[in-house]
Amino acid sequence: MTDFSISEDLLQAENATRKTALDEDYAALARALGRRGIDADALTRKIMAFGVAIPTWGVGTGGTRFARFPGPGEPRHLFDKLEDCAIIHHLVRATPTVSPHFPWDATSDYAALREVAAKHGLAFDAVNSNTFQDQPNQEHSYKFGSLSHVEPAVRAQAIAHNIDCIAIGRQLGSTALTVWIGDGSNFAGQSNMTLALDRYLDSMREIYAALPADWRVFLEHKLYEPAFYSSVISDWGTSFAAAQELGPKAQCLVDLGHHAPNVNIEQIVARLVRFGKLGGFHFNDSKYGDDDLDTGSVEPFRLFMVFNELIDARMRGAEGFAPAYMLDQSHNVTDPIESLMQSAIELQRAHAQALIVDRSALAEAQAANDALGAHLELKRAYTTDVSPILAMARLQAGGAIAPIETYRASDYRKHKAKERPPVARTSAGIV
Ligand code: AFD
Ligand code: MN
Ligand code: MN
Repeated sequence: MTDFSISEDLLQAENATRKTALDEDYAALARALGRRGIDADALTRKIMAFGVAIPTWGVGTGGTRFARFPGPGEPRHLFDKLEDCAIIHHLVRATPTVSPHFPWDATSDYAALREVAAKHGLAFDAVNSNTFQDQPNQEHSYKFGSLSHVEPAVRAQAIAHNIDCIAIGRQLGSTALTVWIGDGSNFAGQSNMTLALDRYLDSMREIYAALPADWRVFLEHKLYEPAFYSSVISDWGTSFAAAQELGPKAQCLVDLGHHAPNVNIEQIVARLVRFGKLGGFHFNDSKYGDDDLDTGSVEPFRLFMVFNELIDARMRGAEGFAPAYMLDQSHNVTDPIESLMQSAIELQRAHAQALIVDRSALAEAQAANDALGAHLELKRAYTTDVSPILAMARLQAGGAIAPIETYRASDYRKHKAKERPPVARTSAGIV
């Protein structure tokens, strides 16, 4: 059993070296915000209440379709993964939940797993099913699809797996299932696009019927990959129409990297909010496609604009608005713990910036057709450095003023490299 953890003493000592500077910066920012009618302490409390789920697959080193370069001290199994998730939450205090993926995270005793997670201060968020890969000893292959496969037996197997995931999720205390399929076609003419969607809907109806009363199912769309000519659930329009047909428990999940280039993602978010179908997010960032880069590392303004829509929806009291926030990233060249900590902070940053938009001034400018004035209201919020608010939120919640520096000072990874001898792995790429 592994045992090294970051001690309270180290955390306190690290925080002590930064506390005076933080107090000064926080006071200066609070004065500046005060002049704009914003209460810094109230903002800090709102940031403390924000949480995003860590994907279990995110704490291991990812890779591309060409290679994977594992780092030392990688988690070997789900319990190691939970340990890493706990460190992230301990330092950042913004990641209280974990989103598991099955069968990658399969184990024999889920009640015990839930207990271990709870001891780490963690709970489980949406469970993810996997019918985009074949597992050893699996009867039918998903090479030509799963929930939309032409063969009823393959569809039945994929449906049963999703229903199993719900059963596991119940034991873990989860209340949502995320379904992403790799189904689609690689050649024009390979698949009847109408019938493939019909088959998907029939399959999803069976999964939907197995949802407990307080559960939701999130439909995750993706334009391409592994199917490069057509995907069955290709875009938010298809996802929305499918969720609409399935019923109120079905909602759409927006993975930021799953759209055509230049698509206006914040507008998609606004549309889904409007129709009560925004289920949640897989946050990441991208330059080209489904790059799964760290959140906020490429287009932070776009992330801010997404949060601007979310805050607008919350302030309007939009009906059925309760999105689930999850990260979905592949950490190929960084320590995944550091990437996930920074990504959670970037989400808090976008959230805080969206919270300080002067919404009545924005509405006035919009009503007066003052295009630049409206834009400048957003820019004023976006260009405000809210870092002291984020650091104060972490400190007050018991976390680290400087999570990455504190993590590095702890030598956590070096300790884990000793405790977790490398295991042979064959899987390369994507995840
Ligand atoms: C896919 C999707 C989906 C899925 C994941 C697997 O983003 O969320 O679970 O990859 O790693 O591209
Ligand atoms: Mn995703
Ligand atoms: Mn993806």
